[in-house]
Amino acid sequence: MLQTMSPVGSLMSIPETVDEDLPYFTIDELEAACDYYHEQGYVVIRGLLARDKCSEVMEEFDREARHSRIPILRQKNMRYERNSFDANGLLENPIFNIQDLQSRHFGKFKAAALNLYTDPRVTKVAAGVLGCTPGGESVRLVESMFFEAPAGTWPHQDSYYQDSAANLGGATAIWVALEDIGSRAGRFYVCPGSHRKAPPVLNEGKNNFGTGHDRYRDAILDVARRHELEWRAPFFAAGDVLFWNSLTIHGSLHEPGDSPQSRRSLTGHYLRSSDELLQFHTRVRRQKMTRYKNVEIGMLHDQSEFRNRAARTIAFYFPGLWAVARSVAIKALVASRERRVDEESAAVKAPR
Ligand SMILES: O=C(O)CCC(=O)C(=O)O
Ligand SMILES: [Fe+2]
Repeated sequence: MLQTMSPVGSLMSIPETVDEDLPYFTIDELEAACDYYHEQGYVVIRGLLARDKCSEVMEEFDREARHSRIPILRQKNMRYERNSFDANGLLENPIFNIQDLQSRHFGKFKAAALNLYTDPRVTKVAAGVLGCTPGGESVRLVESMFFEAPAGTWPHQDSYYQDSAANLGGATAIWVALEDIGSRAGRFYVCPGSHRKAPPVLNEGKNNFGTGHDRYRDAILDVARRHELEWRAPFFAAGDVLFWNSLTIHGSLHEPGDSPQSRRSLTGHYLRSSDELLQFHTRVRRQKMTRYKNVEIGMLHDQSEFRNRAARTIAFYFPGLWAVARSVAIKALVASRERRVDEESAAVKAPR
């Protein structure tokens, strides 16, 4: 076990081998895995995906994307950027929404990733944890990411950014290890049970995304301290998949920057097919829909469309302007929601 510090400064043990970790589950134990997920807010399914299918994603990334100079939307800042690499040559600006990449340039990388996102074993577990009726309703991919270098993602609940409009905690996400993940590769972690123990930190008031994103980060740390949450960073071999609830606090460890270990991985976020996507606890966001191997895929900025590439060009060459426009739009969204809430509570309080 490697000993390290959690985001709140408590001691945390990182399993370095599968034997040092909890036993978790295989797909043959789906019912027990779903029970564990409901209790703990996450579950690991060992060997869910074939190693060679995971390797294909890495190989196609190397072939089509590593040396490309095409600007791509990034998870860290929602900006269009060219690839950037750290001192160890690892991609340090993770890709946001692989399904939006232009097929002409990134078709094979995209297909290799979508093969994993739509793998029947993945969608079966996703449907299981989301409570879809067996053989009935299915799931829809709404967001995806590709990581290579340690990311040091701050602890958060995905719900703050997106969730199911049907109920908070009604979305699930997957962390797919494309390779064996070392203990110093910026391990993904979760706070077990946080989806039940900790109240959702809402995207409103002083913590709203438009003006209070830093306060939101502090609020999550505060919740974790108050509820004395545990920080757990499971061991991952290639093909292992972790599922977590949209209210579960999670993130990834920050490495000092000299760690040569990569953490090549995918994340994907799913809803029940009939649910709508709730963004920023504020609005229902409609997505352009496509299907891949009969699984629904939601897109946001499909780069195969000319108008989205035109928007990308503006965003790339005028990043300041783009960031301001985005922040103004989000602030307006939050303000309109707060106005609506005020009006509704005034209507409730008004004498009849
Ligand atoms: O792996 C990471 O660093 C964070 C991923 C994450 O938070 C997500 O996909 O929601
Ligand atoms: Fe997340």
